[in-house]
Amino acid sequence: MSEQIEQLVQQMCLIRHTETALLELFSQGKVRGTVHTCLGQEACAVGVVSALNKETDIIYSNHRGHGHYLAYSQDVYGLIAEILGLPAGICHGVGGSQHLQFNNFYTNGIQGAGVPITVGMALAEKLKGSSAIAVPFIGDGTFGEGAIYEAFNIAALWQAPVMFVVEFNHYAQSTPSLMQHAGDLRTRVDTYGIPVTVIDGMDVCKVKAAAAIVAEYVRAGKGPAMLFLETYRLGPHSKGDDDRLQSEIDRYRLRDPLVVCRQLMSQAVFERIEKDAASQVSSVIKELLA
Ligand SMILES: Cc1ncc(C[n+]2csc(CCOP(=O)(O)OP(=O)(O)O)c2C)c(N)n1
Ligand SMILES: [Mg+2]
Repeated sequence: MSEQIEQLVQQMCLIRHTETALLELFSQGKVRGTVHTCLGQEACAVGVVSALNKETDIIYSNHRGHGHYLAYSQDVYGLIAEILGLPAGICHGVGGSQHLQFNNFYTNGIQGAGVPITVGMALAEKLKGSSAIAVPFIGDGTFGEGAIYEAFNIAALWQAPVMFVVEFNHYAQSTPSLMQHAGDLRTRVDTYGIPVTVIDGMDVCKVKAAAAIVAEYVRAGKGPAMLFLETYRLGPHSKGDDDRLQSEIDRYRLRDPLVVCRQLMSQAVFERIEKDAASQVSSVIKELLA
């Protein structure tokens, strides 16, 4: 059990150090295009992906997909090379931060665009008689995109094996969710008969446990379901575009997923994991920039 927790923490630290390094590379002018980091949302990525079957399940991420990709592949080298626009990147440097593809993993930078595609992929798996499920990651701001409601409808009507994962980080860029959406996003899919599980997205163990239960429900052919993760972005939306109150960010720092999980192990073990992740990321960057 503790070995499993260490693995989850190791993956979260790898994501944290990669994202921090990418912001630094961006400020040095070395990044092609833009980056959206998932600082603060590492437990969502690691908790969900670790509960899936990576051989067969389909993961469809969005503009904020580095953490999802690293949780899937642990491929720091391929990701950073991709974002630097290098041929060694997972898409030979032509996809960049927002358009990653590797095995059953996809991302799409257009808000909401991946959700109907994922439903189609899930239906294809169902027709093939496979036991795979498809998992789109959706931001709260993306509930303003009409295409996702068509996807919810068809998924429910045709009982597609989809686990919709919502990362409710309270903002779309600089617009608070409360200023963008009427009503409660947690009950949006009630009308389609899609069951929703709401979980603290800052606690990797809780996310993994809930994702495993919801994935099992979907895999059993009971139709689509939604995992709704309450989280917070501790970094800027993209680079410097952050006008949130510092007091609000500081409040959520107490719930930083790395702060939450370090209570599960000794300080020495946590520090070793952190140090290893930092040195892995810095040696990848050194090699890529050499
Ligand atoms: C169709 C479309 N409109 C606008 C954008 C620009 N854009 C990128 S991310 C973003 C906000 C997304 O908010 P949310 O869905 O909550 O995801 P988060 O950034 O919080 O992870 C916007 C407006 C886009 N990528 N696609
Ligand atoms: Mg958001």
